[in-house]
Amino acid sequence: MGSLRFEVLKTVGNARRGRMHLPHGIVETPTFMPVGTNANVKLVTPHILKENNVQIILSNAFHLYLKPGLDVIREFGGLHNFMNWDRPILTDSGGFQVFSLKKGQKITDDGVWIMSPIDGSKHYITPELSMEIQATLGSDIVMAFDYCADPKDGYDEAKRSVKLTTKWAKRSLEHLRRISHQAIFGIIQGAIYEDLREMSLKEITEFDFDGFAIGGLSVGEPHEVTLKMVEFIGPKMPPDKPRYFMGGGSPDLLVDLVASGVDIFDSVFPTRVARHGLAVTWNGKFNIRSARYKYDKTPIDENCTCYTCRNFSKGYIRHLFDREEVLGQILLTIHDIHFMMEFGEKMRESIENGTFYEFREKVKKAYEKQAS
Ligand code: PRF
Ligand code: ZN
Repeated sequence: MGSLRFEVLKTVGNARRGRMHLPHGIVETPTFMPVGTNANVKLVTPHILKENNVQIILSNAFHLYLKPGLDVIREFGGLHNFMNWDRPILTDSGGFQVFSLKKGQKITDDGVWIMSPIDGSKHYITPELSMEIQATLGSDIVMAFDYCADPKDGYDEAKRSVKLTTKWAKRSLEHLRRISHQAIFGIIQGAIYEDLREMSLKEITEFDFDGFAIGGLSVGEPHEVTLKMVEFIGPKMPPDKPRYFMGGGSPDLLVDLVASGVDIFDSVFPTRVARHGLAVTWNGKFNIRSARYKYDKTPIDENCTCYTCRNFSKGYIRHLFDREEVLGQILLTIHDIHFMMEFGEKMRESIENGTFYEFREKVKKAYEKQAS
């Protein structure tokens, strides 16, 4: 058992309102984690993140191993000190980079050769090395090293990913326990096949992980298939441990994930779409660059209490995007992060007061009609 305590405070159907106690603080669930791959959440400071009630962020072992490198992280006494973020951090293991950086990779039973997206250099990553990296980073939650198959590669490759992921889960857990007390989550693979998902669930939950994640989804398969898999596997995951869906962020997906019993999610969604001019609101998303906002003196959302909406008009932010000024992207990132955090808060409230399913319908409707 690593340093994590989890309590379920209330349930409505399969939806859970919970609380995670971690070395750097408490995380109320369901919760959304913004992504900070290169030891920063793009365009915003830790101060801004805290002001908007961000409880926990995600970072990436493989990227930080490449740059700045473990010698630098060690010199600074870990990732928290290096980036000046004192709330919880979850680090991904590098397993997903095997999927996303396909070029020049080679997968064996022992480990993986991955090519650096920075300079093309080759790196050999094993479960043990991933644990060494994440121990040096000092994250509150470590992810086991896994292999995420491409759903396009078919059943046999998906089965191979389940088998490799189980072997690597065991090696990850055993190695981390030798070097650190950090909490560690196991990852369930199995692509889009129910029998493989079930096999992976059984094999991974036999180990004493502190939480469990659903990997290998939202990687190009149709939306209905993602939901079907989560509905199938979510409610079967150990009820006393946190459940994490890796790489899901749009509000209409989040309400479905929570309805299937998921507690934690992460995505580049709010920060990435903000840099492209997309504002996320309770009435759906819209693009601030549209000419219709040229003379618009109102904020992105009249009811939003974020720094951007309290101080700036759509017309001004549109102008900044038009002139390709970075401030436009910064202001929209602040609003979109604020919205996601408020969204998490409203989900938690609705589970507490038993109105989650009404809340879910409301969100579905808003994102169906896609306000513009
Ligand atoms: N494995 C890991 N990280 C991930 C994924 C996975 O399958 C996904 C899939 N959506 C996102 N991030 N280790
Ligand atoms: Zn706002």
